[in-house]
Amino acid sequence: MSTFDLKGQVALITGGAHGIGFSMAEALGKAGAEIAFNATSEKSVARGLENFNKIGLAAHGYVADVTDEAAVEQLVAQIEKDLGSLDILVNNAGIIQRTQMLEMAAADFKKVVDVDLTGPFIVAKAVIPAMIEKNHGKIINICSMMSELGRETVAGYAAAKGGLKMLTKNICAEFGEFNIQCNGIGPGYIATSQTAPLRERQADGSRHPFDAFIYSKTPQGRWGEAEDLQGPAVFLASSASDFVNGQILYVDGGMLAYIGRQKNDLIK
Ligand code: NAP
Ligand code: GCO
Repeated sequence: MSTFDLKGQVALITGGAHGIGFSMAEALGKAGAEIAFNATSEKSVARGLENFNKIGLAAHGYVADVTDEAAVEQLVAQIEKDLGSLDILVNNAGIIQRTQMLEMAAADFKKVVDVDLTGPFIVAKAVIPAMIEKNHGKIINICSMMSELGRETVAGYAAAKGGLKMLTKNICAEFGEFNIQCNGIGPGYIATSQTAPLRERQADGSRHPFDAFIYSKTPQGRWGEAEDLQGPAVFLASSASDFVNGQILYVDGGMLAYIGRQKNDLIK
């Protein structure tokens, strides 16, 4: 089991103050890694530090916008000063905008692509040189069902997450020779603040129609929890995956393998 041990490793989880990022950071921390995370504001960093405090885990929080190259370079330099050079990067920070494509402004499309695709490029570019220096590194890009599938209203997000799948393969191709493994995790539909609008109870107290839809498309008949991503994150961050590279590990309750449940007797 020592192959899952992350003692002595330094990990950066972007957007790790809450949600999926926080859950993966918790798992990496409990496996022994020193945890650094960034968020978009002091307020969010403070929220993240409180969350880590609640579970008794030390973490270092920093304000840094992943789309701002100078801020990211400063972030990586500060982490190096505080904790040492990075061994593990989880490119988790991301946004979504749900708008019919014809009503979506190009600026909004660009904003989603900037955060969800250019951001991971910028952060990976900032951490790879030190990984090359030590001939060791783990990069985990948080992809999505939308790395494989489209749906109405998420054109920018699907384009970005599809691109992130290919960026993952490209980093594998370009840096594998330096013992850097770059893989993706593709969560299914996970109950976080990002998907809260899709799970809101209707005015009459009934479930959101999208809620029922997800039940019908998921063999395991439930939404995922952020905790479902903890094991996959530790696996891809540890030496247990030293010969796994350029892969996307889908953690989706079987959604991508399933045509959909004909009758929806699961949902009560
Ligand atoms: P979330 O609760 O909305 O958290 C997103 C995080 O990203 C927040 O911590 C946010 O920081 C951070 N962030 C956003 N823009 C940023 C920027 N420009 N610079 C730095 N940090 C930024 O979302 P989530 O559900 O945990 O999702 C996390 C990741 O998983 C995203 O990449 C998402 O696309 C992906 N994903 C989610 C699901 C799902 O069903 N929830 C499924 C598949 C993939 P603040 O705390 O400062 O706001
Ligand atoms: C949506 C959801 C999804 C999830 C996730 C699925 O509006 O369809 O937000 O995009 O966030 O990416 O894997």
